[in-house]
Amino acid sequence: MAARKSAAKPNVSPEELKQYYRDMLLIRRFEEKAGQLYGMGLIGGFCHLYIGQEAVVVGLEAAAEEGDKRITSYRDHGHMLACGMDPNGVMAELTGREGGYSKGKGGSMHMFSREKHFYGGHGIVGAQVPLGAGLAFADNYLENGRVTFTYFGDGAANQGQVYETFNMASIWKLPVVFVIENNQYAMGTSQKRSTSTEDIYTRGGPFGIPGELVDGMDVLAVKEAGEKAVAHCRAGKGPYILEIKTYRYRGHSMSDPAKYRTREEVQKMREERDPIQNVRDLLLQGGHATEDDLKAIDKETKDVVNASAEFAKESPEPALDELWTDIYSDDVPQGDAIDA
Ligand SMILES: Cc1ncc(C[n+]2csc(CCOP(=O)(O)OP(=O)(O)O)c2C)c(N)n1
Ligand SMILES: [Mg+2]
Repeated sequence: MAARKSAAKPNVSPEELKQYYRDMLLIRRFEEKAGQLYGMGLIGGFCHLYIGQEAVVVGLEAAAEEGDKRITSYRDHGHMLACGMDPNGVMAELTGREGGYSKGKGGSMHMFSREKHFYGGHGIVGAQVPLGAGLAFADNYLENGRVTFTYFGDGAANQGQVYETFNMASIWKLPVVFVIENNQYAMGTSQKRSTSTEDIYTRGGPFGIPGELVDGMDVLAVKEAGEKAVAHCRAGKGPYILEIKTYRYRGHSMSDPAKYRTREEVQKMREERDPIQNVRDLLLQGGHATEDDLKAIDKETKDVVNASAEFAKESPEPALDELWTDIYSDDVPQGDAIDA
């Protein structure tokens, strides 16, 4: 099955298209700033950037409704921004400051927002997959019509726990969209070297889970596929798999010299398939925005990102006695109070 082609005529309003442009640009500029702060020594530990993959989360968030949940791996900054988490809180967490989402104690890979239904940020490859099914199990039990987006990579798709989860999610008809973000590499290993079959979206077949291959460089194709998947889940038909073909422009993490692929490969993708440039072209060619409008959006976005870096730098490091907090939960929801 071939990847979807970009809709010749976007089936969204010019305002929506502009919003996707703004949301994708925010992620890109945020990640560029995070890369700079890392280089300056202001961010420590692991840091995995999402540059190149922006259309995946922005397209799927466009298909989500209030109350839907999301859970992902360590490459998580884009997911947080796309679901409406505050860039200040995310940047402050990256820099290990008190104003961060985990009070500076979690860092890049461990952030959560109950308000935005974002359940992390997980450093163990594939571990979020059963957790995502668990979130969907709760929603199924509560019959609240919510759907969980469970994101994982092409590398994670080779893990055993993914298939145990597929089995359970299918048998219980859980409302979960398994989103395989196929950026074509798992650390330094290409999909070709690690994965026995090319079409990962077919791997739900033995469990009775339908799957679809989606062009992840085209935000409109992602939104359309997301709507279809979500409708399937909300209709009580069980899980759905979206394999979203995308590409990461940067290394696996900040410490990756990226010797396993050529500069030309990355350059070609940037020049020919960039998801932000694609929407930029649609806006300009459709007469929905002028160069000046887009410049203004760019400036707004940079201002938000610069402000988040300032906020992070000004926020103090967590106090020493924070070492003893947030170890055991003292806020366990009970019965009706469960966050539905
Ligand atoms: C259980 C486990 N094994 C190995 C690792 C080391 N590791 C971190 S990321 C990664 C590659 C995952 O690739 P993929 O699932 O394609 O996600 P991507 O980084 O491309 O987003 C590996 C092997 C880990 N964190 N956890
Ligand atoms: Mg990958």
